[in-house]
Amino acid sequence: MSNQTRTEPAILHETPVSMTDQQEVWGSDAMAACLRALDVPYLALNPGASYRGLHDSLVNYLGNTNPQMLLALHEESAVAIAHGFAKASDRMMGAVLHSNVGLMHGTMAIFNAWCDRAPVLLLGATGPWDASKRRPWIDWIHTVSDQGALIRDYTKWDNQPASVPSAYEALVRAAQIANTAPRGPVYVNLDAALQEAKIGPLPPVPDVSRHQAPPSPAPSPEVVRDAARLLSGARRPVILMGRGRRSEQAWRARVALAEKLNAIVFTDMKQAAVFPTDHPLHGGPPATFPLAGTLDVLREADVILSLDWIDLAGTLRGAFDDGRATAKVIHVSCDMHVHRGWSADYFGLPAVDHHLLCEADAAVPLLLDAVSPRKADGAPRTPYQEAQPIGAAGDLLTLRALAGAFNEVTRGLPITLTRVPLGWAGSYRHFRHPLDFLGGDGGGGVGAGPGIIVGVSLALKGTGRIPVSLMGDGDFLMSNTALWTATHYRLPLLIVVCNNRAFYNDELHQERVARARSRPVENKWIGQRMNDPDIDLAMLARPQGAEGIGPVTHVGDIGPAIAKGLSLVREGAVCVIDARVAPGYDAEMSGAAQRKS
Ligand SMILES: Cc1ncc(C[n+]2csc(CCOP(=O)(O)OP(=O)(O)O)c2C)c(N)n1
Ligand SMILES: [Mg+2]
Repeated sequence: MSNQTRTEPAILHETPVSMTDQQEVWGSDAMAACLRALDVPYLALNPGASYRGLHDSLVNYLGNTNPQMLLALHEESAVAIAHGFAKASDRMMGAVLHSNVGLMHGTMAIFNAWCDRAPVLLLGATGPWDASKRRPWIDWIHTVSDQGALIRDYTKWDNQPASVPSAYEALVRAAQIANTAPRGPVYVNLDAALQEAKIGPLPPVPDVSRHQAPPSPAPSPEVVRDAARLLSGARRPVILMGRGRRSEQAWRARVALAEKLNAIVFTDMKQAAVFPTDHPLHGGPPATFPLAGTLDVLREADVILSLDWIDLAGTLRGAFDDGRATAKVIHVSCDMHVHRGWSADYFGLPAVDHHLLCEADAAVPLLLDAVSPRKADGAPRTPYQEAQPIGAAGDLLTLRALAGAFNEVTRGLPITLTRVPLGWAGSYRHFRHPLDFLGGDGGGGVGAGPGIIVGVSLALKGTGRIPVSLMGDGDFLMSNTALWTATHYRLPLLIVVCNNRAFYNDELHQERVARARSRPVENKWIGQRMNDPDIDLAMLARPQGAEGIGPVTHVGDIGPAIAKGLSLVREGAVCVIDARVAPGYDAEMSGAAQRKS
């Protein structure tokens, strides 16, 4: 099997000895050939006998290229790697999960990708569905009826094909559905017996060019015209910029629309960067929960344009008692096409006046053409000031001091921030490029951070951008073995663990409950702190082949530590800095602690 598709950047390649000429073809050879035709670049996986047939085909039939395997130490990491790859590149790769148990391990990461609308091709397997072909014991415990049911509520489509032609069709359809807006994970469960069946000559692989995902649907001209008329005549238009793609072209179109309308723009820390935060039209720091200043501006607005803003109803409820904006509301989103009855990630029901049923980036150029320029009212806004270096060298480290040092050390460098910790205030840093920040995990599943940055590094390989994650210690500790995949495949990255030695977000919840019940707030730390012993996080990095720096406890040491980490990463290393920050969140912060209750 040859005919490689595009050339992916060089990562470590585990090259199999080449196969002697072999005439026999197996079911999984056909499946592998189809994955190549679909241009799936990588498959992150943890092995399992349920897909040993496919594993053999990937190695021996395809030579472990297009797709190339990436071994992960946990299925949750395998899926998070694919999720991170999609976040940084808007491209789909795959993850392979062993029958039932591997899939069970992968579930939280699948949920995160689902909520983040990230396309991921999940391949699974089942012990032979034909019971007479099952090996004793093991094939029975690794065979379940309707395996897809385990994840059906948070995947767009799943299938268990019963023949090679139907496996072709399932894989091609899965890729098409995953990449059709709103995008998301899909699952194809490959029967072990079908993988291991000898099938004679390879059936012709489908011509995937005839099964591409359709372009994002466009809104009707009438609704674009009505929305444009409203925006052009607005006195105080506001744009809430939510989900958007990574392309620079889409970024420029959003900026051009905001400038033509002279509209105030807000962005969201849950989402990747979509607009320059230091632009005079950016209305205030991005946040996870809208800040008071944002809600004030919304109350003053006469037209609100939501570009696939996450939980528009929740934001409007923050600004208006009954959740009904006094402004006219234009909502651009096709998210309602993936809403199901299981998880409530459809959020509240917003009251809107015009709904453009398409992806935000499909509507922006149409609106840009259709609106008339609007004069600026008032003086341009001064961008918020990002965190500056603070504190004396001997002071204990805080998150704000870390942010200040990070900004100083990274000035002018093409950093892609893949994650920030829960206590991060949106004002800590500016984002000026679509790859400056990649948003949250989607589903709020702690433990996503390490896998996501590995996938981001994979996507950014060869671009010159430096992937950096500032993550909580809880997040890091849950899945730090994702680091090994990075060191093994030569995927440079920097993780600065903002180590408050606690699941601190939940201390704040215990504090709130204690206050509401007049109980001792002093007890909030119990069942939350990860000290006694403190865990040496730099040490957890080293045995995995990564550089470990720290613990860093003082303000004066964090800048040099980050500078050293960055220079190691630029030489190709994976580096973890254990930054011991004091527990406590800033008043203006973007994390969960800002919830009203
Ligand atoms: C899988 C999972 N388990 C538990 C939680 C609940 N939870 C939300 S935030 C949080 C604390 C995370 O700790 P860390 O990453 O250290 O951040 P910190 O709160 O200390 O800033 C926890 C446990 C979750 N969201 N996901
Ligand atoms: Mg913590």
